[in-house]
Amino acid sequence: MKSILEGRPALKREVDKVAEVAGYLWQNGWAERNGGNITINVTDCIDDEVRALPAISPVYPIGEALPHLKGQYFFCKGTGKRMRDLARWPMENGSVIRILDDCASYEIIADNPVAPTSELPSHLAVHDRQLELGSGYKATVHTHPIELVAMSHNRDFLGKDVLTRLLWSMIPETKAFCPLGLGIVPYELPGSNKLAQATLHELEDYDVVMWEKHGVFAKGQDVMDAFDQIDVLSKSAKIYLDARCMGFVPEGMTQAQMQEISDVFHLPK
Ligand code: 2HA
Ligand code: ZN
Repeated sequence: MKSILEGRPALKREVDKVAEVAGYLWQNGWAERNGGNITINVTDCIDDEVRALPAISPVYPIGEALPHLKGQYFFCKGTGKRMRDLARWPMENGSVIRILDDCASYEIIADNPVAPTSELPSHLAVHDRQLELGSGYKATVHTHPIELVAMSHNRDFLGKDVLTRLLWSMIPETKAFCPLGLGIVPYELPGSNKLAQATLHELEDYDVVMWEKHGVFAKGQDVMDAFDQIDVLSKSAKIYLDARCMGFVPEGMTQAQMQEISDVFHLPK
């Protein structure tokens, strides 16, 4: 069977980036079994021939109407699929979907009828909002970074921007490369519309949010950008943890040192 990626280098490049990031998530220990999901908006890579492709699945409801998604195309990790398998065989463990004109349902068009991620409501709601804003953000990533999730089990860290300031203060790069910090989404059932709504709300102010006692959810210009922001936050969490394991509370950079980073890098906060 001919893959939709054949003869479409732009689409293949984006799917290859997803596979690369899926491998990083697995290697980091952030993607046990089928944990985590990735969705990218590939509409820019879609030509008339793809637009004319018939569906290879029934029509599925999204669960809500997302008015900016009409005619948009996404590559999504499949539900129940493993990140480590997505890394090696992206088109067997993910699929390209088309959003139908009612903006409330979708169908799979390639390469295999792999049903998309269980967190599709969160992912598509965020993509819908990015289109509304014209942000140019094309990727959403959800994963289970060990140290960050561990920190979400401490209520003291869950106040607004408590964790943001702590993580920024561990190493200068974190504020420079995750300049909006880490939002907090209180615990909600995985895959639920309540989780999607809370995520959407928190992502108004942040690029990365913590799903309490579960994982993180990031938006980015592309999948690498979303991964990088999670990666720098996770690095800071590891430094904090290592210091605590060595028996001391890390001093952290001072307010003045963090302000200097903001001034030099022209950061918003
Ligand atoms: O897709 O991580 O939150 C598996 C998950 C659900
Ligand atoms: Zn999860």
